[in-house]
Amino acid sequence: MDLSGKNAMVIGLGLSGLAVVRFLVDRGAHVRVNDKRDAAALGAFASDAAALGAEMVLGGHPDDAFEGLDLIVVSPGVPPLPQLAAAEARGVEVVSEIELAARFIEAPIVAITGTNGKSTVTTLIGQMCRRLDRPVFIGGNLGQPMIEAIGTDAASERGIVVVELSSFQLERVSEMKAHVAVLLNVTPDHLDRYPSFEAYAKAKARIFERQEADDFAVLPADAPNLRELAQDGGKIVLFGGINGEVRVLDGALVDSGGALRLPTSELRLRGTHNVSNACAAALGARLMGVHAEDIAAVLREFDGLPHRMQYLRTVEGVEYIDDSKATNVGAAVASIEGLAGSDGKIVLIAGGVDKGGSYQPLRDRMIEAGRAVVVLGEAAPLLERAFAGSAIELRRSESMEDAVIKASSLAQPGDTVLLAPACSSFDMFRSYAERGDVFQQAVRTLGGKS
Ligand code: UMA
Ligand code: ADP
Repeated sequence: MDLSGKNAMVIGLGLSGLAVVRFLVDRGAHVRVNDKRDAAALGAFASDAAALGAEMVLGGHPDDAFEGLDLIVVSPGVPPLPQLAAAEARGVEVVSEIELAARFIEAPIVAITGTNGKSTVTTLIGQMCRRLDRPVFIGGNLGQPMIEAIGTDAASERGIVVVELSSFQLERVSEMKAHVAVLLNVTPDHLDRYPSFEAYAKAKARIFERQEADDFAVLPADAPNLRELAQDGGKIVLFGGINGEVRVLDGALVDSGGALRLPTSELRLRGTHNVSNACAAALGARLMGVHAEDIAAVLREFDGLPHRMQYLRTVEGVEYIDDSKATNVGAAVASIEGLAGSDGKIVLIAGGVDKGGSYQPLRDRMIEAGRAVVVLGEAAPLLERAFAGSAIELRRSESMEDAVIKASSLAQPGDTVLLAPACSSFDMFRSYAERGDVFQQAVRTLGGKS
């Protein structure tokens, strides 16, 4: 794809957009940037893009910004604006950053999607692949934009590109081919963006679209309904369940070839959902040629990413756990289930921006395992309604600091205070990470004996 002299526009000037601007300028394209926010709100993103020589159209998406273009690159957080459909109808190519990046990457791509567990599995597979004598890029939705792999050794034929892909990023892929495509699970999420659960699942299924017979579609053995999403993909290989290629047998992670045998007690990750993630990662890495002993070594060492079931401290017999990344109901339910078996009860801190699904599964799990719920953010009234009539005690907070104080006063020795919001963070915080940081700071300043 020759970008030299092309008129290209990048919509959405965040992490992904700015990386695309750099790439396009580097390739000799004339670049326009369009963002709904103004220069003051965009801060360094705006000044960096301007310094690269991009033409700036900020503070909205006016129709004339979409004129005179050969290519539009859409950032993942930008919804399907009508101006994009109109430009496409005029013959302008509209792609995601992922699609653009894939066109310039020679290395095999290992792509991971699913509602929950993507970042964990992407990191695990990436670290396992690093044990091969090959350069490896680890990024995508996880943090570093995929387009930044280009120009590094990892993007050459010798390398491997391991990327987490969100449904947003997959919406506009057409030619990207994943040698190994992993779909971990699909439960309701982002129903504020998609018209239906089916539309959301269909976006995820695009990960398989360009696969050929010598590629692999990795799926959970215990969710046969997901297989139809991969029917046009590569060879289907299953993880977990009773017949997965990598699964749990007699308390150990084993693979069908008999090379891998790792007692689950040796995994440092907490929670049953992470055992499933470990199976998926081990299978993905095996398909890339990683040896069983290297897979086991990574699983023994890896103790999780920040803000995912992260144990913080114990104060007066109460454990504090930061699972700020539980941004949907399925993830919050998995957190609660992951703590099952401990003697005490759970005091849950939940709330944020509602994503349009049902909180019923959360209510059901909390009735089994919970003591109280402290709600905050825009979704607070919805959560209060969802828990109404149950024996679970409910409190509302206006800040995370207050939520931690309320939760600590409700918890009894042996209990766990769990931040698993079941919502996104953008009403009160910049990201799930900032929300988790504020929670951690509040937990640090709690009095009492640790
Ligand atoms: N914007 C518009 N018009 C709109 C909406 C947004 O102009 O209608 C602008 C905003 O004003 C902002 C810019 O778009 O300036 C932000 O772009 P973005 O939301 O695409 O965010 P980036 O900073 O580019 O980060 C994106 C991913 N964000 C989203 O998908 C929302 C990051 O995933 C990813 O790490 C990064 O690219 C690098 O690939 C974050 C995320 O929340 C972690 N992902 C969702 C999730 O995991 O659930 C999908
Ligand atoms: P993602 O990148 O898909 O958001 P993460 O690995 O960051 O996934 O995990 C986010 C949260 O999702 C975790 O904090 C945990 O609550 C939950 N989670 C992780 N793996 C799974 C899984 N396999 N099934 C259900 N929930 C999970």
